[in-house]
Amino acid sequence: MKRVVVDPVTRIEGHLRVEVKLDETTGKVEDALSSGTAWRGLELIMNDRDPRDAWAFIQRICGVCTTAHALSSLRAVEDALQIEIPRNANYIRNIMAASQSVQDHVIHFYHLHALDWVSPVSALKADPAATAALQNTILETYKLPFAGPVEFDTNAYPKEFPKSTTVYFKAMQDKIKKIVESGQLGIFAAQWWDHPDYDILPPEVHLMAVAHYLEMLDKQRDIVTSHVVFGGKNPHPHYVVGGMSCSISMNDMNAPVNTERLAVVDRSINTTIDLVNYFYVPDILAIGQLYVQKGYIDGGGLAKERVIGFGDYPEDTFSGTTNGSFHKNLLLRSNGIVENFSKGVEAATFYEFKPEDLSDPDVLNEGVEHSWYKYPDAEGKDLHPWDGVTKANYTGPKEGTKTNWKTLDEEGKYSWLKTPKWRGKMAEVGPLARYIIVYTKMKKGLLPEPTWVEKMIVDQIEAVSKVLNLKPEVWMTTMVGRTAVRGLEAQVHAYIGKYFFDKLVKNIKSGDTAVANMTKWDPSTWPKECKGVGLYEAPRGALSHWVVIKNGKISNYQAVVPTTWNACPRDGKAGHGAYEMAMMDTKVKIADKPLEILKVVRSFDPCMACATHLYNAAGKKLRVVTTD
Ligand code: NFE
Ligand code: MG
Repeated sequence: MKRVVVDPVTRIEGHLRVEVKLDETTGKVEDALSSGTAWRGLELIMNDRDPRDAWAFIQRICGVCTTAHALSSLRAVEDALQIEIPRNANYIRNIMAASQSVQDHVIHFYHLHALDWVSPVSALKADPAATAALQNTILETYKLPFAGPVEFDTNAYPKEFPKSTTVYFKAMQDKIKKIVESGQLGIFAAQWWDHPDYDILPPEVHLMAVAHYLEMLDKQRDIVTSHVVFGGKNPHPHYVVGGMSCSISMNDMNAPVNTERLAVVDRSINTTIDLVNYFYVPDILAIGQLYVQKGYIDGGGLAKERVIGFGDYPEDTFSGTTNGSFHKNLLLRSNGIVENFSKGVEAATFYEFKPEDLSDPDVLNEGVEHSWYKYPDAEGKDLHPWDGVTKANYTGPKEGTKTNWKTLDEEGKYSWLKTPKWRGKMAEVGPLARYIIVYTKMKKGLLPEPTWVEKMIVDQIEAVSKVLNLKPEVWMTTMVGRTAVRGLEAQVHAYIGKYFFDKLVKNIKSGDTAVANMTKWDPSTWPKECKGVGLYEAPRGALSHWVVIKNGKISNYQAVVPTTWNACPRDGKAGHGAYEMAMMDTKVKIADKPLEILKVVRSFDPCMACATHLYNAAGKKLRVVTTD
């Protein structure tokens, strides 16, 4: 048995260490540990602040899923103070959320995860003419496999198509060659380019994908234009409790939102739809299909057993969570829990997530059994987020020094992440969870009047099942499935942006220009004590912010974050979290080049900044792989 350590895991956000115990003869991972290695304590800096400022501070948890924390925080405070936001504000927030989700997924696939599957070194062996031909075939085969629900004028803007000329691919290959020959791989550094799995793809696929990596470095900026127009900037755009801070005046040249600026957003949304339809979806299906054909169908882990989602995209307004209104008007009803999806949709069990569950201390809570925290007044207990405590208790590693670890202490504490639970159980969150939930609800007849988003999701799943020639319960419970679904979801989000943009324009044309409800702005109108929760489907999964307000100030603030759900440490009763389970469901071919471990962990798009809201001195080297 070998213990293999990767620290830090690179091409993710933040500081993550993983350790696996590997049976070298079988390649089986017998045990796996996931450890968040840095602490920031952002929940604590919220105490005693004005709740109207909460979104601005807490949004700084993360600049990758920027806006996710602001939106969740706004909802938490608006839930506590019982504020209903105007339609325009709801449409604008949804457009911004949709753009952010696409941009985040594009960055994940091309810039953080793609090099686990494709190699710049292999790209050098490609024939540029054959690559151009392949690009055309891929566009033909996977072109717009799923039409969006909204019409848009394809001639209105210059279209974004992948280039399919020999000259283009030759120029890209020369660019890549210069980087590789310099011996300083820079953006392409720190990978095992000689790993045999890279031979699964022909050199031309490598060249096409690496060319698109470089293309998307430039293009991803265009996706979040809506943040700049409506929120002043990206990352961390501006909001206001009660709605948006951008006034609307269609014919005023200087208004934050006018005809001209709306046209800029429209252009950005159309570009986004093109980037997803012509680059992201075809690339991901072509690459995924080749890997699946070579038997890449492991890495499912907890997705096979239990997933959870909260649902998102209120159709016309947001007017509270705990009062039940949030879950009454959602475009994406991915709320609920599905168990045993890997046994097929009929055998799978669905549990509803009810508004009253939010205040039940036994439904959603967090434990710290293996986390570097303590609950001084509730030792050994799991705490509901409204009663949550963030008190650091760093105990160091099992072997090594506090700042130079040899091995984590799996019997004791070993991570800066808490362990979130649903009814005392672990659950995976994320795009894959959302897709499993919507698909299961649709097939079980639990969504009698499905929205276009829900129908589109089922159509996508069925189309991909045909491409891969595998049942949904098979491919959707693998690491390839986790990565593929993120691309499908980017397509849905691209159209969601368009959908809410059209609703916004229509509403403004009807004469409604309200963007904020300021009736509860004055703290003297607030109750002495109140609590709220904001739910949000962030790119990496179900996010919740929990606020307690006393005498006009925040008295407790807790964020239960997607990466915390997935990367959390184990629990004596509940078992392993999603990262650990997925690693244990993945075979490793070469112990000192554990590419499969990086792949499966990165298939979750880790964001440790979000998960730990947290900093320590470990992991000074760029990447350490040790085996003993
Ligand atoms: Ni920093 Fe985040 C997302 C949130 S983390 S990326 O998506 O919330 O899991
Ligand atoms: Mg937290």
